[in-house]
Amino acid sequence: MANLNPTDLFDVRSLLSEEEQMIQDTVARFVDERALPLMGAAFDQAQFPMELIPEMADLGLLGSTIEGYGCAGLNGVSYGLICQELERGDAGLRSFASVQSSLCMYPIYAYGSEEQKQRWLPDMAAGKVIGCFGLTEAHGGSDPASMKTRAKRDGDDWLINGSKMWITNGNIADIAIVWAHTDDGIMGFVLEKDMAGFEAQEIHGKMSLRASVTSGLFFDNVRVPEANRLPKVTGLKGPLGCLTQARYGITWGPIGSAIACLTEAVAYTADRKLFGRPLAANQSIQIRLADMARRITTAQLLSLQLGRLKDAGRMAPQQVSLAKWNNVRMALDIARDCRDILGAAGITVEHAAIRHMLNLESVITYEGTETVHQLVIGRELTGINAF
Ligand code: TGC
Ligand code: FAD
Repeated sequence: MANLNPTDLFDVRSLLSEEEQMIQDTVARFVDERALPLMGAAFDQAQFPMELIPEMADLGLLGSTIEGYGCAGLNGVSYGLICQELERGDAGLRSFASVQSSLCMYPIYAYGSEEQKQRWLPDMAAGKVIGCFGLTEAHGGSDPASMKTRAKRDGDDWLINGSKMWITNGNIADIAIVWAHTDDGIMGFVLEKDMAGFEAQEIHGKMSLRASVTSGLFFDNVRVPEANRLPKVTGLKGPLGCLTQARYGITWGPIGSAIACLTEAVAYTADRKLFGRPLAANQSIQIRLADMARRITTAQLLSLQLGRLKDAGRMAPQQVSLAKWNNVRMALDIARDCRDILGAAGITVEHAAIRHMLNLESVITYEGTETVHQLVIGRELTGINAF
């Protein structure tokens, strides 16, 4: 019998090109050697490991799918593999890369003027300018159309008033992509951190994504020049288009979390002796581990096919919703089960399961809650909008 890879039972890796495999290996090495030694303490101390940003930039992980402007120009599958490996380290690392790449660099690239691209993208790829993305407001993130933040034209400028909540990277960001209602519909603006009236306040006391900065953003008559408005999009489809890019990467990330948890549980149950035999010798434990492998395999195939569709220009947002729903649910269930299999040892950050489990409580909420994605599929099947 062939020796199978326990975290890739269907040899999905063989479906990757040589370049994709090389990218995955490079990021995996970075995560094993540079990130993993830091992540337990980073989570414990609620600190994002800022020292990793230049290394991520040097590896081409920021804005990796963008052509030109100092970016790597990789395909969608490679971006997915980057997300998977980063999240195998910690969802906080993957969140950082997702927000910088898909939620900040992508809208500048897709909706920005040539001057805006030249001004910000090369420095963002180099990790010298950090971005955040302000869509959600405190009164209800699932329904972004109800946003209260407003931009009003004032001569050559805009005046922005309002606030955003739960914003990844908020306090470490140099620029914020802020979505606001105008008299002509929702528009996107690039706010700079030293603009008068713009303030970021870090949110403390998080039990999830502790190794990630999350903030509230406040705008009190912030004067923003017309040159900082993203000129090529109006309407909710602007921010939702960015979310499709980020959610695509998020379908891959939780595969990394789940792989980290399963790997840890397999090793732990082989070592742990109870009732005179390894824990792994019990049928119920094997069934639980087998079920994890089954669900990981399904998620790997789903994300790879989604990536191939993306690279062929045929990926639909509804497909992204189904994969985000499936893969995050898969990883959250696996992380919770692995935490239990580790017994008391599973409750500290010395093991990875509880860190991933708690992180995934955010991942299942942000970028569209599980319910939002289920209702997107429901709408697709029935033709009835239940939102
Ligand atoms: P709806 O009428 O369906 O659509 C309005 C317009 O947008 C278009 N559209 C999309 N375009 C691109 N991608 C998508 N996924 C799209 N979904 C819709 C649509 O075609 C339409 O265009 P047009 O030209 O006709 O105007 O809008 P709705 O108000 O009914 O809302 C639908 C709903 C509920 C699915 C949407 O509001 C939604 O997705 N809500 C969830 C919000 C969300 O995900 N927020 C995430 C905030 S960012 C974040 O969480 C970052 S965490 C990052 C990290 O740390 O990693
Ligand atoms: P709500 O929308 O109030 O939802 C509450 C509950 O109601 C959920 O269970 C939801 O599924 C359910 N629900 C909603 N609508 C329906 C319905 N029609 N039918 C049935 N049930 C429904 N946002 C940004 O803009 N930028 C960021 O960088 C960012 N980063 C984040 C980082 C973290 C760590 C977290 C936790 C969130 C982040 N968010 C960010 C916000 C995130 O996108 C929102 O939390 C998310 O969209 C859900 O919004 P909400 O929290 O207001 O929940």
